[in-house]
Amino acid sequence: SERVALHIGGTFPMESDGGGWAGGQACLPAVQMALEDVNKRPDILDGYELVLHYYDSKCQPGLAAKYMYELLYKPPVKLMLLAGCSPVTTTVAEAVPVWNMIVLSYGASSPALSNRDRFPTLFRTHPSANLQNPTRVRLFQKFNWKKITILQSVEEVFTSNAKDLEIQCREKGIKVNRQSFYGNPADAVKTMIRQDARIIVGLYYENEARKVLCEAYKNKLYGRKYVWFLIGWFSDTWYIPPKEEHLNCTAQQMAEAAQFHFTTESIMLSRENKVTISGMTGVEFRDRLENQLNTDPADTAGFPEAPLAYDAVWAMALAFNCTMAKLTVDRMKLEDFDYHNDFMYKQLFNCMKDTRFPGVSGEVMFSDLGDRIARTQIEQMQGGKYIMMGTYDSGEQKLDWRNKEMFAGGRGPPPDSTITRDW
Ligand code: ABU
Repeated sequence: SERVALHIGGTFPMESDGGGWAGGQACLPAVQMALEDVNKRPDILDGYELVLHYYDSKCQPGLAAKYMYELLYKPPVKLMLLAGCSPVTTTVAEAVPVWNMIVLSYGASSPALSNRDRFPTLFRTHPSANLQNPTRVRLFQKFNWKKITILQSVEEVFTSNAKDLEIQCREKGIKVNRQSFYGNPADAVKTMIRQDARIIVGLYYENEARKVLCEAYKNKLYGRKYVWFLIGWFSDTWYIPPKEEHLNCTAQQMAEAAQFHFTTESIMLSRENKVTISGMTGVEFRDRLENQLNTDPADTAGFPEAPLAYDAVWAMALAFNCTMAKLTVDRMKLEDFDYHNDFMYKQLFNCMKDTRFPGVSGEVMFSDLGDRIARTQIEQMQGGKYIMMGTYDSGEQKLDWRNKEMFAGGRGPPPDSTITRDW
């Protein structure tokens, strides 16, 4: 017999001309793959079919707000929303509790989102960027650096991450200087030179990262005396300047300045040889997605986060399944949901809160703040390729290090300053 449609809404950033993250390029195909897989399963949501309605938010919160209203007010009623990119997730998740709507984010790292007062109905399969901070601090200690500089763009996602890093560094006696920029990093880079910054943590989106790298090249803020720590979810070839950005640096100059920078990022793909809820291992999922994309994964935004997007659909489906079972007692059905249905919203919320399953991104479960728990991996760019350095488990405070790091000039790590430690 005909299956009943359960409608879900989504925003996917497919391009990022104004900056931001275009992770929909790989996350949308991953979501579509998950919908196909869930809809084939006779043991999940029997008699129902999940149907996605989505828009390209371009990672712009204003545009996303417009689409959010379309998703809410254009029939059919949606049961839940998927969102990606921090500024968009922030806008959507702050607004939709009014409609008893749960938001599940597959691609938002902003630490500011870990706030149940401000975002009462948000869950995310994407870990908070703050999970990187204990790892960064551990590495500063490992290399005996007691003075660092944070360079950030002025988005809430980076400001909140920088604030937490500063607190964690100070607790360990590491001094922190902070520089921020909006759009053009040239002045901030010059100030860092005046302040003798040596160990630099960069917090900004990929297009801004290219601008910073080009300024670093022009001002010789790279090489023997400097070590950069960047965000690890950029695409592998992020430092190669696209023509349309009109950067004043060649690909070769950018590669030279990018040599030996470190990245830290949450582990987003399960490498265990364990079959997950979908029947695939993490690596099998990645290979299947790779075959479906018609772009090179190294140049496809959102490829590292695609397992989180795939698992987000499973989390959603399992929450619907759990709610369906609870509703039979009250003779309600999932398709009866409307934006005034407080009772059904609460059942959905509780089911989502208790979700736990083995996903292609690892074990999927949420903290009380709706956050994902994950380990961190550290990589370093060596000769244009990212090489795995090790992993850090902040819960157990355990660093597994492979001793493969390299520093410009072939000697050990550079000192954190020349003259004095007191600034
Ligand atoms: N890993 C992608 C995160 C994007 C964002 O927080 O906006």
